[in-house]
Formats: sequence, C-alpha cells, structure tokens
Amino acid sequence: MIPVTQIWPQDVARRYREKGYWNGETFTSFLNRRAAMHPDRIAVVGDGVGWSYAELQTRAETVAAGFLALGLAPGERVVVQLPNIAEFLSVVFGLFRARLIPVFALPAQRLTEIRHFAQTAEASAYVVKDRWDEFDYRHLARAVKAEVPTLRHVVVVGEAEEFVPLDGFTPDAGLLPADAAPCDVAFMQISGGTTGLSKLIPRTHDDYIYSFRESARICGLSEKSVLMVALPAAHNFPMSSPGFFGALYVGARVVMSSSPSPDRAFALIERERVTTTGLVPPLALLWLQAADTTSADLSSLEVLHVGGAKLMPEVARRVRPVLGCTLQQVFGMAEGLVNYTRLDDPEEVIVSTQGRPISPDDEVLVLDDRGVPAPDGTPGHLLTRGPYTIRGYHNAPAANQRAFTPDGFYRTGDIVVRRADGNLVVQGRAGDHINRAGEKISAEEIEDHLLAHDNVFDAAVVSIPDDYLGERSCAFIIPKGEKPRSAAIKAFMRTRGLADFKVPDQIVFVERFETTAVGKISRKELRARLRAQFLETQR
Ligand code: J2J
Repeated sequence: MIPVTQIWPQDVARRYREKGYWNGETFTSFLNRRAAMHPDRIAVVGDGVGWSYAELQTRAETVAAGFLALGLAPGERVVVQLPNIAEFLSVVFGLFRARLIPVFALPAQRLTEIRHFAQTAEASAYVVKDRWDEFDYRHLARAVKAEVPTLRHVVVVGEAEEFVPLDGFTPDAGLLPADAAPCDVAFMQISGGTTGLSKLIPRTHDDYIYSFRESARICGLSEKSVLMVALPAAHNFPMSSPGFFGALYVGARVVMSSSPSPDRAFALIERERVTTTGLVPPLALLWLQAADTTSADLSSLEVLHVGGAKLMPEVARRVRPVLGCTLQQVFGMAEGLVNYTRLDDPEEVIVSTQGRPISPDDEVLVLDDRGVPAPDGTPGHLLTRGPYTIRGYHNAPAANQRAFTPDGFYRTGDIVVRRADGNLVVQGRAGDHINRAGEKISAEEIEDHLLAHDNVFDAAVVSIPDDYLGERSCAFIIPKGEKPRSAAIKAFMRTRGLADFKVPDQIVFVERFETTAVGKISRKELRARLRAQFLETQR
C-alpha cells in the first residue's frame, strides 16, 4: 500500500507554522474541544435528527471503533459516498478518529468512477447509504467489491443486507489509536479531472483546518450561525468554503438539506432559521426566481455564497434585493486556493469580481502564454502555491509533472484578470473541461467512452454556453457504419458507469473533422475549432 503524503519544503512548512497558519490542531482535537466547551449545543440537523456536539463526538468514536474492529488499521483508505445526511459527519469524524483516510465520492458517481477511486487509493472499505434518490447503492457496492481486490468491507447506512450496518458498530475506547499528527493527510478529495480521469487530492489536517478556519472568519461565521449544506456535502465548496467544517469549527449549527431545490431548501431555511448557505450559479438563478413567489420566510438568511462557476454580474446584482442577504462570491478549487469577495467590499467588487485569496501567503501568479507575468488588468494563466494548496496528487507522477511547476506552483488551468485592487475576475480556462453547473467534466474522459461505441469512428467533446447551466457538453461524432441515433448514444453512455452529469447534453454528427493543410491538428485545437464553428452556426 502506497502511503498517502503531502509534503511542503521544510523551510516553507516551518514558516507556515511560525505564522500560526498551521496551528497544530487536528479534526479530532477541534471536535473534542467543541464537545467539551458546549456538549449540549446542536451540531448537526438532518432529516429527523439533531445531534449535539457531545453526541457527534460519541458517534464518531463509535464509528472509529467499528472500523478498527473490522480489522482496518490507521493509514488505510475508505471511499465515502454519502448524501447530505447527519451520518456524513459521524462517519468522517469517525474515520479521522481512527486515522483512516476518507476518499470523498459524490452520490451521482457510478461504477467506473468509484472503481477508479477505490483502485487508485487502494481502498480497504467503502461506505454507502442503502438507497437514495431511487438508486440502490448496495448494487453498486457489489459491483465495486467484485472488481477491486483491496476492498474488504462495505459499510451501509441503513438496511445493510449482506454488508456491515453502520448502526451495528459498538463503542470500544480500547481500540482507539493516538490522534493523527497535524501534518498527516486527513482525507482525499477528488479532482474535477481536467485531463482524463480524476486524480486524488491529499489534504492534511494542518492545511485544511487553516483554510476553513480563515474562511469562517472571512465569512463572518460565529457560534450563532446556522449553515445549510445544500450542495452535495462531498464537494470541497460546501465542505470548507466556509462549509460545514468551518461552521463546526466555530461551534455553529449545520443543517443538511437533502436537496438544493427551492422547495426543500426554503422550507429548511424557515424552519431552522438558516443564516448562511452556498450555491452554484444555476441554483442561485433558480432560487432568485422562486423567491419572488415563495411564502417561506427567508429573513434569517444573512450571507449567500456563490461559486464553482462564473456568476454573471446581472445575476449577482439581484441577490440582495431579492433574497435580502449579502452575496459573497467564492472562487475556489479542491486543490487549495480559495478566493472570496469580502462582506464589506463595495457593491461593485461583490458583483463583478471573484474576490481575493484567503491568506497573505497565497502566492498568485498571472502569466501570459510565454510564462511572463501579465500586467494587472490583462488576462493570464493563474498559478498558485501557499499554505493550503497541495504540492502534488496522490501517486500520479505524470499528472504532477503537468500540473505543478518545479518550484511547486499549481497550474490551475484558469484564465484570470487580476485587477489593481487585487481582486480576481475569472475569464475562462485553458484546459478542455466542461464546467456544467459547477460539475467539472473532462472532455478527454467522455471522448474515450464515446469511442467505445461500435458506431463511433471519432468523437470530440466541447463546452457550449448555456443560459441555465453556464456550460453544457456537446459531443461531435463521426459515425462508423450505420449512423446511430443521439438517444442511443446517450443510452450507451448511461451504461458506462458514469455520473449522469457526464452524459453529453447534445450530440452533433459530422462527416469528418476538418484538419489543416498539413493534415494534423491537436485535439485541443480540434475542440476549439468545432466549438467556434458550432457557435457560428447558432448566430
Ligand atoms: C468561476 N469559476 C470558478 C467561480 C470555481 C469553493 C468554491 C468552488 C470550488 C470548486 C471549491 C469559480 N467563478 N466563482 O473547491 O472550495 C472553477 C475554476 C476552478 C474550478 C475548481 C471551493 N469557482 N470555479 O468549484 O475543484 O475553474 O472547486 O479552477 O470543483 O472551478 O473546481 P472544484
């Protein structure tokens, strides 16, 4: 088993400690501190449950003991695929307590994706909910277990069938190991997969706690805050910007919403007096529309975070008048760097920029195509390094060569403008992925699946601007033999074990891909041309 590590150069790590960014806390130590300070305060509200901080701590310890009793040892990896339920928290804090390393998968992901994460992480266990959104995760777990030899246990929240039920775990303090070291990797996040398959992002206690502790401060969270998780909890954004971890860190209350739809979310805002929540731009649009006619009382809402994809200024401007709260734009990434507009920024900054970094030690470079710093006000490639930006993906030497410079900067793939006031404005990106309502889809990964179809000779996948989603995916396909129907291609993609959001939204059949006189162009250039030609025909 390859150990999971994340290493900053020694002198850099020392500086981050000296400056107090990395303060020696771990997930377990901060939860225990909170539970000791105010045991009876409610930590998390889910469907029909409300657990106090003391109860969350006790449940986490029981979960930890349960996994250790199954024979797992500190350092082993556990794929966690849970929806927005209270158990999300008891499971992850339990895994942290046992020094097991969660790998966070989204509820939408399917066999091909989960198998890839489990194999890359050499996972020993997999945690699922029995059923959710009309999908039976135990079927998926059977298929994953059959194909991943390292996977020894499946733990189920709910009806476990032949697997291990989470609620069968029993406390056993004698099994609990010493706490992790703050520099240990606490968990792995999954990258948006800009080129090909997703990579695993190892985050340490030190770096991640710093990012959400500062986020909580910048976002004005206090112990009186009530933060609702409306986006899938496994995403980095609802987890840490400022996220449920940020809320728990300050002793606030977390409300798990089973869906981000206005119906569900508005009812929860009213019932729980929610003060803060986060959305991707298409959902923000939907909420703004629904708020006009809702009878729900949204007056408790103080701050709305919007991020994951570009929020248009016209939409941004409507947040305060319609929802009666302050908009805070968030431009972040699971690899690290997070930018916020500040709550007291002028209106112009809040609506038209994506804010500035969390830390004075976030180093941000904006470089032109030659690698020369671009002057403020002109677009360039965003590179970054800092106290909570990773230095490398787990066990991915080739990807690391591409994604990081020799001196440790992460190439974000985003094209940004830095204004003279330091705020960043996202312009687009250099890489070939589709940002579909905040879900990142790799063109390469989808093309690869399309090519597996008998009647597909070649395929190129591009992003097309979309009024609602921001971007939708469009697959250009050169048929082989009999031309298939679009519906058949989509149905085929659904059999490939992928999250539904990866099925192309639109399919265009073409006879051939135009090539240059020389006859060869790169995939990247091909996608760019197809996209441009397509947009031309739409005008
Ligand atoms: C434009 N593009 C944005 C924004 C992210 C907080 C918020 C979001 C994420 C996230 C996150 C954007 N405007 N406001 O992890 O902690 C695009 C960029 C970026 C990529 C990262 C967080 N906010 N993006 O979305 O890892 O292209 O993280 O590089 O999923 O989303 O995607 P992801």
